[in-house]
Amino acid sequence: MELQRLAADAPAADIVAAIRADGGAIVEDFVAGDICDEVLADLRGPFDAVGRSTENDFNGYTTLRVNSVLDVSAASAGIVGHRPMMAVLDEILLPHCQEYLVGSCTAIEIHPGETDQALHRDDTIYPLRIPGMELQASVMWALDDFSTENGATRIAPGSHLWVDPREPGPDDAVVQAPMRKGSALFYLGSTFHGGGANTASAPRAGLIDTYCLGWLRQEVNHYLSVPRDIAAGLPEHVQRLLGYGLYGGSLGYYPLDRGRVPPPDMKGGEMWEWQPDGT
Ligand SMILES: O=C(O)CCC(=O)C(=O)O
Repeated sequence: MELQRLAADAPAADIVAAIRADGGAIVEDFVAGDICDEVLADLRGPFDAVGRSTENDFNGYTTLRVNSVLDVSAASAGIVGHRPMMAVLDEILLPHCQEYLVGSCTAIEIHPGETDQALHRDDTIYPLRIPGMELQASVMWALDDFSTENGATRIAPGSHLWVDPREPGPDDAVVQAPMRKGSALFYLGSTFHGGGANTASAPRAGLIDTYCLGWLRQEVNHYLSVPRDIAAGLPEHVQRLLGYGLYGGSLGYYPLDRGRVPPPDMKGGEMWEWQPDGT
């Protein structure tokens, strides 16, 4: 089998139906290729400078990673907060929370020679499973063309329905998600997946953004990893995705919180004087 592929203008409900059926689905050409080129150009320096710092048996030894993409690429905000993508996430996550958050934004460049990553579920960072409730969902964006040879993401279709402690075995189907630059692979937090081996001669770069229910702790501490002056310049809905907002009237409470990023020069303990003109 193959994962279902939908056009960028497909109704969100159709995309969600495909994701719920198989655990993952591809939306083709969801952003323009030049946005991907811009993000990848922003990532080049960070990939080369720090990309190997997360090498281990799970992440691989021929794969570069950058963990705080909003910090280094302003253009990536258009992907992290992509509105049509959020319309899909709304249907998956909003039945279980008032708003959801970005768990992590990780750029991954798999280089030739890398082997298959172990299949895993992203939501095992949370020690609970509630039938019918996805704790998080992930979106892998192809920053360049993904092929079966260069390491397109692998998915175990239907694995979001498996009951613990079932793990993928030799008889379970695993499919790859080749897709053009600008396409997006959605998969659920409960879906077993992993990066593919790169047997080609060039690397493959992607950006994985995970989104968790708003009452869960985010995987990455964005308040520390995205400097405040950068956070202050992001679109408001991306600020809220990062966690600059009050959830349900009490979670994430901050004195004088107005749901906006405090000024960059504000020190801990200082009072933030809110001005009606928003300055
Ligand atoms: O690179 C990929 O295609 C998937 C990587 C992944 O799932 C991970 O590192 O957690």
